[in-house]
Amino acid sequence: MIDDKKVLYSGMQATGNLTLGNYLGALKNWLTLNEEYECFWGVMDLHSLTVRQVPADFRKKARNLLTLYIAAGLDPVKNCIYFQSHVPAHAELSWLLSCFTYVGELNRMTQYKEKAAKHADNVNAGLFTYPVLMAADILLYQADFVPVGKDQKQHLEITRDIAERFNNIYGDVFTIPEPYIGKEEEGAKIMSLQDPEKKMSKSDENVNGSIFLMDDRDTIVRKFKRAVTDSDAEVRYGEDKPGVSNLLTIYGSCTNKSIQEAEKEFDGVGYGDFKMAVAEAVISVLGPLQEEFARLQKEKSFIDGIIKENDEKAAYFANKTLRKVKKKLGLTEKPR
Ligand code: ATP
Ligand code: LTN
Repeated sequence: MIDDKKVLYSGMQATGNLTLGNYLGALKNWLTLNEEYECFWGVMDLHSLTVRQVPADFRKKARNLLTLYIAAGLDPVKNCIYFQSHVPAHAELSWLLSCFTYVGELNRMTQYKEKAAKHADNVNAGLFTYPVLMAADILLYQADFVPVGKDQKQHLEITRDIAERFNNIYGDVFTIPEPYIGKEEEGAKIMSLQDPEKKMSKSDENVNGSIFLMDDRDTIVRKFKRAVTDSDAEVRYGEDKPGVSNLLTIYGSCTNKSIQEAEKEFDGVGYGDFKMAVAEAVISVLGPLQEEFARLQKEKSFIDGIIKENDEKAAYFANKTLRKVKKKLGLTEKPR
């Protein structure tokens, strides 16, 4: 608890360009959470290093992600938006927790298995201990809730196991975090435009499957025109129509309409016009976001100020937990 509010923690890796899936499925739903919770949103740049980065690009991408959080509407005064690498306590607690994590547990992580197969030439120890760093992120802030997608549930489970194991030995040091489940209409899962059985993902090799937040108008229209649908011509939501259903989900999410309302609106409309309407709905959401992003990018000292302030705020809470952990473990305190 911070000032009578429960704590909520999440973040995204600073790799790749964010997609419409990241926005509609995560970022957009984060915007109002600070009303009820004390929120921390990290730019997870240490996690990004498990994959080789080009330094100059990486630096830009990480700062762009922070800027994008703000451009999307996360209030940087009411939310703590910060860089993971600016708070050394993350790396420190990660080491300490790794001594309470079993190799057998890490071996069972599906993301590790998938990523190790994908980057067979660089199966580094960081990729293996990724979940321990994630546990440190969450536990440092004594988070009660963590909004994460399905793919991250296993990492949250291991975080809880590590925290419980530690608490069983040393007393109540860590809050045990729970997944945050938003309202049903939130967190829509957005599928690839080219293969609607597959999640839209920033690392998809087929760029036509994903709408990136920085795509321009023409690119968005082109990608929707090419979107895979089906051979009958009915705009209806259903398991037998994954492509059309995905487009309806995107439309509903961008216009804040229900699927039923959207279905009614396109009753009798052909796929061509339907696709154009979805593209326009997406443009009307991404256009203002892109403008705000471009404006903020130029406000260097404003962004720098936010980084400084929020780094400090995050470090204050993180260090409080870290000091407690070190003391419990019996590490010698520095003489004052
Ligand atoms: P990668 O392709 O690098 O694995 P990703 O695009 O799948 O990345 P993550 O960085 O794993 O995205 O996820 C960031 C956040 O966005 C998570 O909360 C995740 O649940 C959400 N998210 C990602 N893709 C989608 C999607 N297609 N639909 C809804 N939510 C999504
Ligand atoms: N692994 C997450 C990103 C992430 C995270 C976290 C999410 C790193 N640390 C702590 C929530 C809480 C991902 O890839 N989406």
